Amino acid sequence: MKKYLLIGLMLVNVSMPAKAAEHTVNLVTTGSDGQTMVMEPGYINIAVGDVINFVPSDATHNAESLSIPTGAKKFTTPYGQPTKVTFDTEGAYIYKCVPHITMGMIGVIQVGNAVNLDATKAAMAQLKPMVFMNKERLDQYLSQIQ
Ligand SMILES: [Cu+2]
Repeated sequence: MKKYLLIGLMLVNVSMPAKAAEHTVNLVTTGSDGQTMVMEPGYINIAVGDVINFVPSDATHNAESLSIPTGAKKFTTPYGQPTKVTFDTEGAYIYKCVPHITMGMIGVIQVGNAVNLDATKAAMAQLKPMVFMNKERLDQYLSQIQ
């Protein structure tokens, strides 16, 4: 009898979802490798349900969604305040720092599978003419999507 109970408990345990992880993305004026106006990391791959803590280096930076998967929630974090956002919808997200988008201050978040890869590529292509500095980041981050 005890044996069956134990097996039952083990099955329940296996079917439980893994605990959501928390990641940090720093929104910084000067990056660790000397880059300016940069998200660190610029590309991040997380699991569905994970949390990202966006941490601005000062009051001039924030994070605002720009291209998101269908059904996902838009987000805008306040300037200068570390803010946690939960990503419950699978797909690729592009986000920007509102004042520094022309300086290439954008980032890509991959949540689970990049089910909206084509739409993400199209959104990035539309973004290109608006960016005057650090333009190479756009393709760099896109190419990291798996
Ligand atoms: Cu910024």
